[in-house]
Amino acid sequence: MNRFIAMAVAVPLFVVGMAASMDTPPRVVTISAKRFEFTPNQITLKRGEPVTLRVSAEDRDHGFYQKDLKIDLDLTPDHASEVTITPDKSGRYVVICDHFCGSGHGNMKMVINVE
Ligand SMILES: [Cu+2]
Repeated sequence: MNRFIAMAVAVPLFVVGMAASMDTPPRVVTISAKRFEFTPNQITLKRGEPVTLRVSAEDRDHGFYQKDLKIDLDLTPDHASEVTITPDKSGRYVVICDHFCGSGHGNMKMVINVE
Protein backbone atom coordinates (compact mmCIF):
# COMPACT_ATOMS: atom_id res chain seq x y z
CA MET A 1 0.00 0.00 0.00
CA ASN A 2 2.81 2.42 0.93
CA ARG A 3 4.49 1.59 -2.31
CA PHE A 4 1.34 2.43 -4.24
CA ILE A 5 1.12 5.81 -2.49
CA ALA A 6 4.77 6.53 -3.27
CA MET A 7 4.13 5.83 -6.95
CA ALA A 8 0.98 7.90 -6.93
CA VAL A 9 3.03 10.87 -5.73
CA ALA A 10 6.21 10.24 -7.70
CA VAL A 11 4.72 9.72 -11.15
CA PRO A 12 2.84 13.02 -11.39
CA LEU A 13 5.91 14.88 -10.04
CA PHE A 14 8.02 13.30 -12.73
CA VAL A 15 5.54 14.27 -15.44
CA VAL A 16 5.37 17.86 -14.16
CA GLY A 17 9.18 18.00 -14.09
CA MET A 18 9.38 16.80 -17.70
CA ALA A 19 6.86 19.38 -18.84
CA ALA A 20 8.79 22.18 -17.10
CA SER A 21 12.09 21.15 -18.65
CA MET A 22 10.52 21.18 -22.11
CA ASP A 23 9.36 24.78 -21.71
CA THR A 24 10.57 26.82 -24.63
CA PRO A 25 13.29 29.32 -23.75
CA PRO A 26 12.36 33.02 -23.78
CA ARG A 27 12.16 34.77 -27.12
CA VAL A 28 15.42 36.59 -27.87
CA VAL A 29 15.42 40.17 -29.14
CA THR A 30 18.76 41.34 -30.52
CA ILE A 31 19.70 45.01 -30.19
CA SER A 32 22.87 46.80 -31.20
CA ALA A 33 24.33 49.99 -29.78
CA LYS A 34 26.65 52.46 -31.40
CA ARG A 35 27.25 56.21 -31.15
CA PHE A 36 24.50 57.52 -30.72
CA GLU A 37 21.70 55.10 -31.35
CA PHE A 38 20.19 51.73 -30.59
CA THR A 39 19.01 49.55 -33.47
CA PRO A 40 16.14 48.90 -33.57
CA ASN A 41 15.17 52.08 -31.75
CA GLN A 42 11.75 50.71 -30.81
CA ILE A 43 10.50 47.24 -29.86
CA THR A 44 7.18 45.90 -28.63
CA LEU A 45 6.89 43.24 -25.94
CA LYS A 46 3.89 41.42 -24.52
CA ARG A 47 2.94 41.80 -20.90
CA GLY A 48 3.68 38.57 -19.02
CA GLU A 49 5.88 37.09 -21.75
CA PRO A 50 9.50 36.45 -20.74
CA VAL A 51 11.97 37.84 -23.24
CA THR A 52 15.74 37.93 -23.40
CA LEU A 53 17.28 41.17 -24.62
CA ARG A 54 20.70 40.49 -26.17
CA VAL A 55 22.49 43.79 -26.59
CA SER A 56 25.86 44.35 -28.23
CA ALA A 57 28.02 47.44 -28.50
CA GLU A 58 29.54 47.94 -31.93
CA ASP A 59 32.01 50.74 -31.42
CA ARG A 60 32.81 51.40 -27.75
CA ASP A 61 31.37 51.01 -24.24
CA HIS A 62 27.74 52.00 -23.79
CA GLY A 63 25.07 51.51 -21.18
CA PHE A 64 21.54 50.12 -21.48
CA TYR A 65 19.37 51.29 -18.61
CA GLN A 66 15.66 51.27 -17.84
CA LYS A 67 14.77 51.60 -14.18
CA ASP A 68 11.12 50.44 -14.19
CA LEU A 69 11.89 47.30 -16.20
CA LYS A 70 14.95 46.61 -14.00
CA ILE A 71 17.33 46.70 -16.95
CA ASP A 72 20.89 47.81 -16.27
CA LEU A 73 23.53 46.48 -18.65
CA ASP A 74 27.12 47.54 -19.19
CA LEU A 75 27.98 47.02 -22.82
CA THR A 76 31.46 46.40 -24.14
CA PRO A 77 32.37 45.67 -27.75
CA ASP A 78 33.91 42.23 -27.12
CA HIS A 79 30.73 40.38 -26.15
CA ALA A 80 26.94 40.66 -26.09
CA SER A 81 25.24 41.35 -22.77
CA GLU A 82 21.90 39.77 -21.88
CA VAL A 83 19.03 40.36 -19.54
CA THR A 84 15.81 38.35 -19.30
CA ILE A 85 12.71 40.23 -18.20
CA THR A 86 9.00 39.55 -17.91
CA PRO A 87 7.30 42.93 -18.16
CA ASP A 88 4.22 43.01 -15.92
CA LYS A 89 2.82 46.45 -16.72
CA SER A 90 1.93 47.80 -20.11
CA GLY A 91 3.33 51.15 -21.08
CA ARG A 92 6.02 52.99 -22.95
CA TYR A 93 9.50 52.71 -21.44
CA VAL A 94 12.48 54.77 -22.55
CA VAL A 95 15.84 53.02 -22.37
CA ILE A 96 18.89 55.27 -22.15
CA CYS A 97 22.61 54.88 -22.58
CA ASP A 98 24.03 55.64 -19.15
CA HIS A 99 27.72 55.57 -20.04
CA PHE A 100 28.96 58.85 -21.46
CA CYS A 101 29.93 58.10 -25.05
CA GLY A 102 30.34 61.48 -26.73
CA SER A 103 28.51 64.54 -27.99
CA GLY A 104 25.21 62.81 -28.87
CA HIS A 105 25.10 60.70 -25.72
CA GLY A 106 22.17 62.60 -24.20
CA ASN A 107 19.94 61.59 -27.10
CA MET A 108 20.97 57.94 -27.21
CA LYS A 109 17.66 56.26 -26.39
CA MET A 110 15.25 53.59 -27.49
CA VAL A 111 11.66 52.76 -26.62
CA ILE A 112 10.25 49.50 -25.27
CA ASN A 113 6.49 49.33 -25.68
CA VAL A 114 4.73 46.78 -23.50
CA GLU A 115 1.24 45.82 -24.65
CU1 LIG B 1 26.16 57.06 -24.24
